[in-house]
Amino acid sequence: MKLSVPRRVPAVAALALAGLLATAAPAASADPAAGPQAPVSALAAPDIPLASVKAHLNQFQSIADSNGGNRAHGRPGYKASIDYVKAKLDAAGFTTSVQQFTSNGATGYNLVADWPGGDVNRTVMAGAHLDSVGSGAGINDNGSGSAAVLEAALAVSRAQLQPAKHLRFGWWGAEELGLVGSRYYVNNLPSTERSRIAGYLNFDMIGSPNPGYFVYDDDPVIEQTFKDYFAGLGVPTEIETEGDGRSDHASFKNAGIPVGGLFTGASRTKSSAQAQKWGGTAGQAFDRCYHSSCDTTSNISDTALDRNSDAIAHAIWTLSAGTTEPPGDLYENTADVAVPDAGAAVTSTVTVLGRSGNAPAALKVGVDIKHSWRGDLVVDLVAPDGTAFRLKNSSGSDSADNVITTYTVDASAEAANGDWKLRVQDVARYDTGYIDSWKLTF
Ligand code: DTR
Ligand code: CA
Ligand code: ZN
Ligand code: ZN
Repeated sequence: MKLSVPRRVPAVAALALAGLLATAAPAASADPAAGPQAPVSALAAPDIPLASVKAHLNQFQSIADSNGGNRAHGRPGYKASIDYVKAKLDAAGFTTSVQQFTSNGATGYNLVADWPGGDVNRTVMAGAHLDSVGSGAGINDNGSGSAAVLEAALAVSRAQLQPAKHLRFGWWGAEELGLVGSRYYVNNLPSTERSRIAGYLNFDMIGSPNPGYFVYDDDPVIEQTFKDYFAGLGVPTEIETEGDGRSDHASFKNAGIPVGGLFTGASRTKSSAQAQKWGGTAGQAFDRCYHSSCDTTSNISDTALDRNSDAIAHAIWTLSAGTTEPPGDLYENTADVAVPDAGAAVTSTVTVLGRSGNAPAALKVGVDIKHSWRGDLVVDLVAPDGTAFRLKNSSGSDSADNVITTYTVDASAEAANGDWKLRVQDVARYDTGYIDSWKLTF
């Protein structure tokens, strides 16, 4: 049973779309065992060496130790952290810029680093807040995210990666004061620049000593990219439920930019069920040193930090890959689905992901149904929200064979992304057949 992957018109195996990636889901009633196709255009990301990430954490710890015990907004330890990260990126060939802002009467700094090349109209960003609270060095919160994003960026440089999409990295100031730095960055981007950001990946606390593995449930393509990675490790994930508004992704989400990210937990307590699947200690906080002076280099789970660092690299490589051509338009499923004689309706699914906005007013629905006496058949297109569009009614007198045609549907009220289904029912006895293939062209 052959499952197709979305193909561009002309049929090029391209998986990059306006925002991110698309994959065809197997037809639900065709071959449940067949899993989704891997994006053929994504290169494999390198392993991110845990030792390199921890070396950055050691630097952040030293900086705090030498600057009053913290790396907080407005304090010398924060600017020293910015200078450390910037120097690494400048040496690695990034185009860096430091953006100043004022908060609580003190100067704050954002660091933004662009990797030259790629389509700037489809910019993929990854970021982390670099500031700590005043009470400590902030190694998990958020040296962990800052160090992992830094090392992923350095891996891009080591690989001399040339992705289709442009890569940009950000380290934000004054997150602990209320997402001040990231909001300042987003709000001061011209709207044309904001619309060029295809997605923002946020990493805030990704090395908690009693870790959970949480994935933000925001943009479906970004979420699926992380879930696929952890599934490959055999590590179960949960949806991050306390994240909305709790970190810098909110600044981007509020501007309409697709977001996602990873989180290993803060002061909430790990449940028994979570300890069963992840290990660690039930009844104990994911990070007992959250916002405390004990958030030092000893407050890190190496396993969690390593897994999340590698997941970040996987997401950066995957989401920035793709063709250098404009988005793909055609989604097809060629799995055969038998239509039971005078029986229940069956469906075949294509999954559309990473497009923006609604489907077109002239959505093309190409069907190829092999069936004698086609008058038996009722055919519908079902949108992701369940709205059904009648494509063909039954008609006892139509004794011709097969339904091979293209319908045009006004789907402009329907969101483009999601599972679209072709639904076919044989409502009269004696003739049978099957869905051979069908496709949507946007
Ligand atoms: N606000 C973050 C920590 C935090 C708490 N809940 C979440 C959820 C998702 C990301 C981060 C967080 C901080 O203290 O920096
Ligand atoms: Ca690794
Ligand atoms: Zn914090
Ligand atoms: Zn944080």
